[in-house]
Amino acid sequence: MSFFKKLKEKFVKPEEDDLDSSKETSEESSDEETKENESVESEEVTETAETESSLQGETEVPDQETVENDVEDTELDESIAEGPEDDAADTTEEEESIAAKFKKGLAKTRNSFSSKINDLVARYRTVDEEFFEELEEVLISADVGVNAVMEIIEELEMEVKRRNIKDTRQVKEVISEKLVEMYYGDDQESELEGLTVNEDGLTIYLFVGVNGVGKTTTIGKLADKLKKEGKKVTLAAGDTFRAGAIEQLEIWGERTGVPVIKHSEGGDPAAVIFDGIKAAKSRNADVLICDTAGRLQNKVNLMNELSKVKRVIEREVPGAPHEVLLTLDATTGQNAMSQAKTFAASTDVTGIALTKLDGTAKGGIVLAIRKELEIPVKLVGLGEKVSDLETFNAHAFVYGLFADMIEEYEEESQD
Ligand SMILES: Nc1nc2c(ncn2[C@@H]2O[C@H](COP(=O)(O)OP(=O)(O)OP(=O)(O)O)[C@@H](O)[C@H]2O)c(=O)[nH]1
Ligand SMILES: [Mg+2]
Repeated sequence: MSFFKKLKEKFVKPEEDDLDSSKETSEESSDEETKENESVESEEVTETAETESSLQGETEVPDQETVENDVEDTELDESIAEGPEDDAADTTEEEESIAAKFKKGLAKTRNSFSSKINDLVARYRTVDEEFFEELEEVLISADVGVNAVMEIIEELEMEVKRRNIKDTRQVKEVISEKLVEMYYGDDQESELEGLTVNEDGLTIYLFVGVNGVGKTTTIGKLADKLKKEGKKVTLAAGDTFRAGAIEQLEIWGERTGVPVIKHSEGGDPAAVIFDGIKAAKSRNADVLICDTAGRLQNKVNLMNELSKVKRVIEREVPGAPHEVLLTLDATTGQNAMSQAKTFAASTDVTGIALTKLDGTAKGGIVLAIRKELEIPVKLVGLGEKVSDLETFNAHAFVYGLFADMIEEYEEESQD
């Protein structure tokens, strides 16, 4: 079966030929989500467990507050469980809305990328060496990364020969297929996708990354997502360095109805995380998400601090942290790549949270990250709304890049 057709079957309802109508549906539903959030927000009061303690063991989580939190959460969870959506939502609908989000979030990249590819295909009737040279430039201009581009071009050349493709129009589809294949490489799709979950207790996610990349925002979005999945979430305000950082996380806590464990500004981040773990355990939380600072006096300090935080987590919960998510801003291109190298050298990064894909025409960076750093992209930020965070999936990503062409392909094949 044609690859475009496969993607269409996977992400678009068969009766819906017009992709724009699916976009409208998704926008309507996200408006509804926003309204829902607002109403939840006004009903909830988030308790913030504020403790001033150290790592020496005298730390006490205020039991009373924790109990109060539990009561509120139970009520809240029940109200969510009674909500109109049943958990076993229709997979097609779910995937369709994910596809719509990827389509919307990747609009800038797609517009630039597909117009260049269409232009190329229009100028070259036959697939020759010059065609590949220009294609190479198009891919590099989308930040795919030199090594990844070389590999794709080589694969494409072989595939074109193997299938005896002469017409440049057919190459579009082969490109999309190769991008997905290249992303997964020898790994299984299921191995790379989604966040690791601790089945035997508290799951801990640690967010790291330089300042301004979107750590706190992504934590807020993730807390909301996990909560909607029925998980009990706690946040730990590990950025004690930047003025206003704790308050920013607290706002997310209030917005999503999730408790935030904090100390005061200038405190020891490892102590905050320690308290966060204690509080999360005592309220029987499923997930603890830890925020950290993006900047300190210098890089060495920051890395030492992160190592200390990680050691505390490892000591308190065996097997944790279950993900160390390096947050990267997609709009910073090669800068993001060098940040990744720095962090990967001192922390065991398990995945990338790639933010602001909606703000760049260079979304090809996903492939550069995967190819050059060999770290999977686990989460993608596709916009500023709380619902604009998705688990990364290479098929949905490629669908987002080629959505217009997939539409066109159907029209051509119907002729
Ligand atoms: N358009 C868009 N903006 C985003 C996305 N993710 C984060 N942002 C914006 O990026 C800005 C910085 O986000 P923060 O979450 O404060 O970044 P941070 O990494 O916590 O920064 P520090 O706390 O200074 O280390 C905010 O204005 C966010 O709204 C995204 O996916 N798309
Ligand atoms: Mg922050």
